[in-house]
Amino acid sequence: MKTLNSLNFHIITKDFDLNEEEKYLKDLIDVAVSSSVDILQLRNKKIPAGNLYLSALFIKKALEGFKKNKKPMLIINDRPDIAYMAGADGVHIGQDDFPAACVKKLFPDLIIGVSVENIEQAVKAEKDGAGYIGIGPAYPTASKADVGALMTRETMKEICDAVNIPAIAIGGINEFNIKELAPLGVSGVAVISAVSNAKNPLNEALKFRKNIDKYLTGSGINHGINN
Ligand code: TZP
Ligand code: MG
Repeated sequence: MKTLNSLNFHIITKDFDLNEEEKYLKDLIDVAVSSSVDILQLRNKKIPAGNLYLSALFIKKALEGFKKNKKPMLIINDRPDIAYMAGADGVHIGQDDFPAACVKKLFPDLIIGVSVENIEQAVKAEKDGAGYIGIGPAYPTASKADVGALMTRETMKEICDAVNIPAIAIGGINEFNIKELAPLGVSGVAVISAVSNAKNPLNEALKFRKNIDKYLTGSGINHGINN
């Protein structure tokens, strides 16, 4: 049985255009299933809520064909209402989104991920019912328009030490820098461009899976990807 602690490989969608939506999402789902991705997060800052909802339904339907322990959980960025309406597993919110405590109250069954920038926010997120926190940016990234300053290694470690829920590092993560995050207590990583912009996204995701299993704590699962 997977616990939240073992959900350590998150793939997040890029800001796809609606005219490439079906192919992009279908290919990414195939990559996610084939590389044992734990969480697929639907995030698209460029499309209206109605389209985000349809994308969520599309992913839900596409995942129906796979066995329960073979497919990633689905998390929706920003929108607990869409997560609930689409039957997703959870929602990922930032500090400017609806407060985690309200989301927990209205949608107690959704897994809630919260992006945090400091210890106070991390402790509050845990108290308010978050199942995991996102910390970063760990490295420079071009994938987020309003990205803040790089989070220092000290802050990352302090945050990891301060909470009992998994801390997922985000921002500029690639197959090589995963191992630098391990000593900080990071449980997992979330990635957009390294997979979505790769020449061969499946090969890239398999390298991630292998290095996450090798270097990060909380895995407890060896996915048997050795090449
Ligand atoms: N939040 C902090 S950095 C980031 C988000 C959504 C972007 C991560 O994308 P990439 O391409 O993996 O750096
Ligand atoms: Mg947000």
